Amino acid sequence: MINLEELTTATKTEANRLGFNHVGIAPALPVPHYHTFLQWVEEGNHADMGYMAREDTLAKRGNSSLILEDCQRLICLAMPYARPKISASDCPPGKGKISAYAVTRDYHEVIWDRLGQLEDFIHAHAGDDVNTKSYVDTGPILERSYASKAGLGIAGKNSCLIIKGFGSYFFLAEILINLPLPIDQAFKRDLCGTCQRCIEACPTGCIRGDYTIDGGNCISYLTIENKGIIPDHLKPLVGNWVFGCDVCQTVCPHNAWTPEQNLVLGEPRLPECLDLIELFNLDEDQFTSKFQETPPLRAKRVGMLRNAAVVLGNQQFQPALSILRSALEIEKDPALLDACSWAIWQIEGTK
Ligand code: B12
Ligand code: SF4
Ligand code: SF4
Repeated sequence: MINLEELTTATKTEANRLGFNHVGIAPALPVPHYHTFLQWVEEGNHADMGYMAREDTLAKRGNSSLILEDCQRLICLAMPYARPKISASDCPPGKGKISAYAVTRDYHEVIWDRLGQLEDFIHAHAGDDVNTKSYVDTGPILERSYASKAGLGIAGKNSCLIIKGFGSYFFLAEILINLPLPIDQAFKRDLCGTCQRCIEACPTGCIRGDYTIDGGNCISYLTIENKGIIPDHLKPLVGNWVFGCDVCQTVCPHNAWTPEQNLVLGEPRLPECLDLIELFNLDEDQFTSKFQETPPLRAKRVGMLRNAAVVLGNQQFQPALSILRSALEIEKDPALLDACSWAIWQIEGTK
């Protein structure tokens, strides 16, 4: 007979050892904000992220037992990453800003590995009859809401989960389990109050004020998830961001100071300010080798070049004209071609 209290304590200690600095247990009940999420999708805030609106994933986000039979608990985990050292406006002309989470090794792979180790630990102590399933980011789970139910923290107006005293520079992950582990108290305190800093600072004005954002207008979406043309009215608002965006977290007072933490993602592999002309000079193989195992690989070469062209256009960076013109001759992707010709117009208009 397993002692669930002991198993929970041991699992939390092991999770901490593996780099998950915050751990909590939530019941596998639908989260209260499930309906907020459904409405968010209904209104089209997921833009072209079709996986968010698929019938099967919609149902799973409301019912974890559709993912793991007889799921009883979610072990919610948070792993910190290093805060940005510079802001986007500090990137000099010709360079573009990469968001803080993306300069190290891709967190999905590192966290998958750690989740696997934690699952092995659970099975070693609870037996192989216990069923578990783990996710980081890509699963049909409302990760922020469950983390809040597990007592880790609460969503701010920028919709990011804030852990009191530690800020929001965290990745979330969870292990679903069919055991009735003792649950933690939900975090209920609002951490925003009358603050509106993120709403005022968001370059595209996509923070709606109801603890959700308009996904299709978020720079993170435009530069990472979006595979098509960046609309003309949004291109100037992308500013210097070549991959992702941290503005709503940088201005948040909860991130003003965070304690030293154990960071398992390792040293940065990429500079925070990426040389954009150099980027244009990489062929597919060189691109893959430069961004190997880092998040920008997900945006692929054409996606990163599209973003780079928009940034160069925003900077009206004259030395980029020839590389942008030759990209127009060689490249084929419509969104990249659109961004290059837009950028040329921005630059030539300043002559
Ligand atoms: C789709 C997605 C995106 C989309 C849409 C983001 C969004 N805010 O909806 C885009 C591409 C824009 C995006 C961007 C980013 N993302 Co993202 N993304 C996701 C994903 C896959 C789903 C999020 C989702 O369901 N959105 C729908 C909305 C409605 O749900 P929600 O954001 O979770 O909001 C909940 C709360 O706001 C709460 N809520 C609702 N009303 C209220 C009211 C009150 C009072 C309260 C307290 C709460 C509350 O309920 C909502 C529904 O559960 C999650 C992983 C996952 N499976 O959950 C990662 C995730 C949210 N992303 C993450 C990260 C790191 C980012 C970026 C910081 C990356 C970057 N630097 O560029 C930005 C941040 C942008 C932002 N301000 O949210 C982390 C967030 C960690 C954290 N501390 O919160 C996650 C959890 C991935 C992970 N496993 O670590 N992302
Ligand atoms: S990530 Fe940037 S664009 Fe997206 S909500 Fe935050 S500040 Fe706005
Ligand atoms: S900046 Fe202010 S309003 Fe926005 S999430 Fe942080 S505390 Fe909340």
